[in-house]
Amino acid sequence: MDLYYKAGACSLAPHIVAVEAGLPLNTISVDLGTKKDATGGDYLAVNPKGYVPALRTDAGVVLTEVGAILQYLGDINPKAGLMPPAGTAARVKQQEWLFFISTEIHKGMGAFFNPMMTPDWRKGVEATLGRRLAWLEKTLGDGPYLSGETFTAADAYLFVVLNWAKVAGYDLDKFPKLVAFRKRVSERPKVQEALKAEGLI
Ligand SMILES: N[C@@H](CCC(=O)N[C@@H](CS)C(=O)NCC(=O)O)C(=O)O
Repeated sequence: MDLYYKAGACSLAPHIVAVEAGLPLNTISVDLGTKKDATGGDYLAVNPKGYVPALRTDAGVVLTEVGAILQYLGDINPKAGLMPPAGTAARVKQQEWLFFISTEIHKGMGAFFNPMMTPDWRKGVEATLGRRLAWLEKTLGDGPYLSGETFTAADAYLFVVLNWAKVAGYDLDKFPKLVAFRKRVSERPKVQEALKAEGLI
């Protein structure tokens, strides 16, 4: 499988899940400015939406959208416990987390990287994001993970987007449980492996 990624971007979530699941993965970095991949190929020919991640399966199917790719990877090795079986309430709960992280946290935190962001716009995003994170702080508690004791794909995704806070100049320290969660996930050996592979540590 080929994973098209940019170091530290949301594509790190499928990277972590593939490593946690013990799946062989060929990673190809993408220059999001030029839309060229590391082999010199036209990334728009892979994913015409122009953003990462994209996953090319062994059968040659290109999958996009973090929440969809995570489910695909998690299902390949159910024993890893990253994705509950389809058709169960636990699976829908996992999807609930994926949608929440994607639409409320990823897009909130991601907005800080928009060069067009104005101070008023930032204030608005910080207010909404702050409410979502306050709820998350209360709900996660001491976890240790979103679904309790088991690390799942949603934890990988949440970790990645919380990781952006520092670069985005967003003060996460007001949410100590989330800071502790970020540290807990970062210390997992497989997460360290993925971070190293992307040159982040
Ligand atoms: N809806 C997409 C969003 C992916 C996304 O935001 N990708 C960012 C990196 S985290 C990106 O590639 N941005 C560059 C661009 O939009 O041109 C998903 O969930 O996969």
